[in-house]
Amino acid sequence: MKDCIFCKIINRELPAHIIYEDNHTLAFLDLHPDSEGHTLVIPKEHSEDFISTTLENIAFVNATKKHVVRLLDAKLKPKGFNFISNNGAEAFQVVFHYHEHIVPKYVKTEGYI
Ligand code: DGP
Repeated sequence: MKDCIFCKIINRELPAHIIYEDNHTLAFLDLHPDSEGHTLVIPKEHSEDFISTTLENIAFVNATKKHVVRLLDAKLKPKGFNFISNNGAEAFQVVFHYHEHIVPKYVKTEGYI
């Protein structure tokens, strides 16, 4: 979609630190990370959020999450991970291209992130 930041990252119109890509998904580091290795996983097909995306895209994103977690685990050795998906402005979604956050955890903190 023309004005979507994440579509621009997919199309290489905006820079990003990409850590994994396949035909259906892209994974790249979050610009404002909550921890080292904080990664966003997106489907290449644009949809606003989890609710409006297809089951197929959710399956593609989940497969990529699994792969990315293996990469992050091997490289950064976190103690755990949070998987987060904000849906809707009220739920703090800021970028309206469906995405999942993978947030590596190194020390126990209050709350989720
Ligand atoms: P949210 O919509 O609240 O689930 O979070 C969107 C995330 O996207 C936020 O953590 C920051 C990140 N972000 C926003 N713009 C960019 C960008 O241009 N590049 C990258 N790598 N991340 C971005």
